[in-house]
Amino acid sequence: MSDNIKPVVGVIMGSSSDWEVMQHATRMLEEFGVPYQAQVISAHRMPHDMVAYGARAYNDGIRAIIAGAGGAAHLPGMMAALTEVPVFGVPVPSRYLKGEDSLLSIVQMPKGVPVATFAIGEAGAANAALHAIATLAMTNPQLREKLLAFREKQTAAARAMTLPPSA
Ligand code: RP5
Repeated sequence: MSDNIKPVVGVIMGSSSDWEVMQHATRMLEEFGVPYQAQVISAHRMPHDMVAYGARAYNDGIRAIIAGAGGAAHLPGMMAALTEVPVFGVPVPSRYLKGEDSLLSIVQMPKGVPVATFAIGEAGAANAALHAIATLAMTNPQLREKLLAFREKQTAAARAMTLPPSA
């Protein structure tokens, strides 16, 4: 996203190895023309950077944070604890537990500090972006029109689906 447009969505992830999944969120934001900023912020390798990011997010104009992480995925929950900006968590598939560890780490937030948690992997990343878009669209009629058009296109594609003849 161009540097001179102020980002309204922050896309953060624990490692560059999460990018393969998380780029499905940024692609969706680009499709809708929503300005975002994507970067690596690791909860356990960059804890002070994580705290600083959370402290300035709202004042920087960020209105939704999409946070992806894998394994013992602390980043979304910690970010939710650090800011009032809504956090959308994306469980990134892990090598040994295939992302079930990531999912449970993100979704099982104790009462009081929510993280809206999405599916493991690509669908979760894309849906986190769509949910951020839907949230922003409630106060942005142009964005709402784009969202309605996106849904309409999906509906038309599903209606046009055909099945092969049965064997
Ligand atoms: C987490 O550890 C990251 O979110 C990533 O999913 C996982 C593995 O990180 P790397 O070892 O690939 O950097 O913090």
